[in-house]
Amino acid sequence: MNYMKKSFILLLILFTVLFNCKTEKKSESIDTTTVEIAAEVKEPKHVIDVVSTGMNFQSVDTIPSGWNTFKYQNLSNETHFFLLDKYPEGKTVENTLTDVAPVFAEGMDLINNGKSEEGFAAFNKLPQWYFDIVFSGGVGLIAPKHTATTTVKLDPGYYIMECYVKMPNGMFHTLMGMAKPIIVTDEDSGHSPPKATINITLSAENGISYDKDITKGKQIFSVFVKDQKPHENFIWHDINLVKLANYAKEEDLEAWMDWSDPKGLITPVPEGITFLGGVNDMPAGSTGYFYADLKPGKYALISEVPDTKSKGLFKIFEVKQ
Ligand SMILES: [Cu+2]
Repeated sequence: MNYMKKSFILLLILFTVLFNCKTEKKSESIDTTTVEIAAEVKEPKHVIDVVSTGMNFQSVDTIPSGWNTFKYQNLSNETHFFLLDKYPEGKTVENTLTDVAPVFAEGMDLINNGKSEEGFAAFNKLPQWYFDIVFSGGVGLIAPKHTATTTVKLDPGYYIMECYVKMPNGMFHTLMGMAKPIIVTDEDSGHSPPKATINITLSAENGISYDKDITKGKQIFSVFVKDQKPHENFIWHDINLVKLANYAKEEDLEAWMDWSDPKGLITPVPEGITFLGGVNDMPAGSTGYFYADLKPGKYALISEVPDTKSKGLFKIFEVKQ
């Protein structure tokens, strides 16, 4: 990837740094000869709680490596997500503040003032280590007053948990306090991934695909990242579950999923759109999981990249009664 692209990725990360067992339902037919019992979806037993009450992430500072399930309660009035950025050895948020933050401040300032070219050029001053950051999954976009549960596998290391959704004034949430260091220790959690009810494959070449009809009730989606690449806005593809009201406009959602659009990734979200979590950017070959309890209605699975429809990265589906 060329330097400019890298710089953009950095840009996003950077903002960062600154700172029931329940039987899902038995649909028993009246005809006694056929009784269909849906797969059992268990709630995760061990979760790492993450809470946002405003522009913040409240959680423990240290977690084990291996499989971890995050329960992210968004108690704030804004839509958020969190992406886990794995830092290169020896680098911390302090390095970002001294080596990187000033560069981003300069670049963003120029871009915000319409001087895109000069702004992008400013990112050439970024330190090399910045390009070694690995996006390592996290929770997809989640609406205010909603909770998202996502399972990912993490290698030991130093991470920054970040949200780069933009405030109505265009300021990235990362600059407002949504960037929190998390240490992932060598000790393995010992947990196993959950058993999925629906398997999604995410690919730049083939878009979003899944192996069966998506039905109402509790579901656990597995998300396999078949391939990965930076898109036009330098972001990797991820997956987000969205509830669409009848009056929601699909084109508004598609446009909103591009941070590089002045109206993209900025709150409030378009009318009639409720984000319900998902799995954030992960390297090719990774698998993550997310939980959902689906009521009948219209939904979408969409990536936070530009031009999702033409790429097959925006799939609409109906959950039937
Ligand atoms: Cu946010």
